[in-house]
Amino acid sequence: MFVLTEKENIIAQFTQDVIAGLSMTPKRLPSKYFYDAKGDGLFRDIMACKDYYVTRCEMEIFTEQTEKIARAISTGRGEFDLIELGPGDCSKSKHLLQALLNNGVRFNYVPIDISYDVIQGIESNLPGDLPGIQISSRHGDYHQMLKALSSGSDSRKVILNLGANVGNMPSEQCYKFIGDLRNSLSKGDIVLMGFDLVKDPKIIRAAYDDDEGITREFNLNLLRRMSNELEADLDISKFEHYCSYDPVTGACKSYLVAVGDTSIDIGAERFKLSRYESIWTEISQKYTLAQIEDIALANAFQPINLFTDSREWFADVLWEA
Ligand code: AVJ
Repeated sequence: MFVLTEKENIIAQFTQDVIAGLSMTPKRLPSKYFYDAKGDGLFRDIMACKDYYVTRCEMEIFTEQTEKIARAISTGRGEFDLIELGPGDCSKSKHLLQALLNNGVRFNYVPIDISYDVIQGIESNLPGDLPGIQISSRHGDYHQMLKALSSGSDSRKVILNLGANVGNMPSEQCYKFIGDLRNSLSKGDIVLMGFDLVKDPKIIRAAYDDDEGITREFNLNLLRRMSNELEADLDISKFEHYCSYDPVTGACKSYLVAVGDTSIDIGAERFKLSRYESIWTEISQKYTLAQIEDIALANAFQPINLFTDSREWFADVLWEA
């Protein structure tokens, strides 16, 4: 009963966000709605595809520097809540969790995700993979997450936000998010945050427009979700995936571009698109190490450690509140 009510709320919010985004000029839709069961599966395929380097870079960090990271977050710390924002299938954090368990560190793992699928997957698989782990999962989006954090227990907190998830916010919004995150923490709490770094623009573009067309499907899935869940009347074949990368700003953006005049009907609302009109669906912001440090300092975090892969394509930074 509770689940049903929450699901209805999610649909109401989804409808409201879609209508608000399509009413804007230029049109946009929030990337957080990529992730239904099908979207989660497509994202897993993206992570495994040859053009998407992001996951492999961060995986290198988590497999090659596991002990270093485990020590950095647990040394001198009593029992803590290890709160992971957007854990996905835990394929990266699992290495860290295993190391912490091996070292006898006492912690409570709190995965928080926007996707039911993800939370259910963790609840059913993690205890088998990591015997002895204590899990208290939550379902919600970043803003609910922050509220839950500050009103939650007064135990010490270690926040994990991997996978360049913050890249999905424009940088002003990222600053604000990091500021809100800082305000929900107490002095001495720490954050391990993943950022994708600036690199050869061609490599970045290819990662968001892969040869196998998985990212294309992923982007189009947003429209499929609208037609399935919101009963939106639309013609998916009238849209194409397009991605751009601006090396000046570090913004990698995805769009759905109308290949002909078309419209999207939701309830009584009709949104018209003319040929070549776009809907901006996602940003994947890339940063320099200097910009990342600036984000930390501007929000009263002290940078204490930096972990990068061998090519310096990706960074996991450790900050203390
Ligand atoms: C899950 C936000 C890290 O932006 O790189 C991958 C999502 N979108 N390909 C990213 C994504 C298209 C991904 N993050």
